[in-house]
Amino acid sequence: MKAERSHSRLSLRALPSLVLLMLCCGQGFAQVGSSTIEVIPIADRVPLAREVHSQHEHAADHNMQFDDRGMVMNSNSDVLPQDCESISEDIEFTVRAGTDYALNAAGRTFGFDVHDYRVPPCSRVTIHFYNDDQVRHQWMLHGLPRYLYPQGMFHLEANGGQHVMGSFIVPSDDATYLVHCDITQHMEKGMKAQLVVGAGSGDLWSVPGVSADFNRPTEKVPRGTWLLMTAMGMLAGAMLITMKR
Ligand SMILES: [Cu+2]
Repeated sequence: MKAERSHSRLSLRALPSLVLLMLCCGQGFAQVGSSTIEVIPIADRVPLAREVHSQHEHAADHNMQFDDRGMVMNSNSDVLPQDCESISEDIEFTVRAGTDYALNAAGRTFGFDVHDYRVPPCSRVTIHFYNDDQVRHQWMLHGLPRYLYPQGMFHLEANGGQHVMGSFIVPSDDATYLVHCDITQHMEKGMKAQLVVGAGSGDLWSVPGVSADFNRPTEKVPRGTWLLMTAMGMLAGAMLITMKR
């Protein structure tokens, strides 16, 4: 009987610490996903051409064109984002993709000839995308307004040796957008870039020629981590004190 009673006393005393720990854990992990890169479920990221096409087959707003050269998705050269009154400027980039443009560094196999694009707010950006390799490559931009670009995405895909082009209009706010090739391992092997609108919102990490390869832990510790560690320390202390009594 004595042993049972002391056991229940321990549980009750530790209860506030446990509640605090649970609250902290919840906050810490809820914040992990709030980085600048938007995480999109793989199933949504590259819809099957036929599926999307059949959904829009009879709709006026075809948002995907594809042929022997490749694919253009969500090209938009005339509908303004809600925060823009007019197109501020027309900007064109010719982008080449392939192994020839990989930075001469460990782990780099693929690359774009431009990894850092700078454009003014509310500009219309046209990308002429040339693939110099024999495998497919993509120039995929994430984070655009979803009311205008399904899944927030503008997407060019060129088959080997082919050229595709498309346009999009960027919103008015200073922001840095992720550009990459989503084919397995191509981004990790060097096909990552950024599009900086206005002053941007800081460089993305691991952009060849722009930023360091690794996520700096001091900048990227999820919010709530220190609170969680403090709470765990307090909990350990509380349990030690409880057990000593
Ligand atoms: Cu690629």
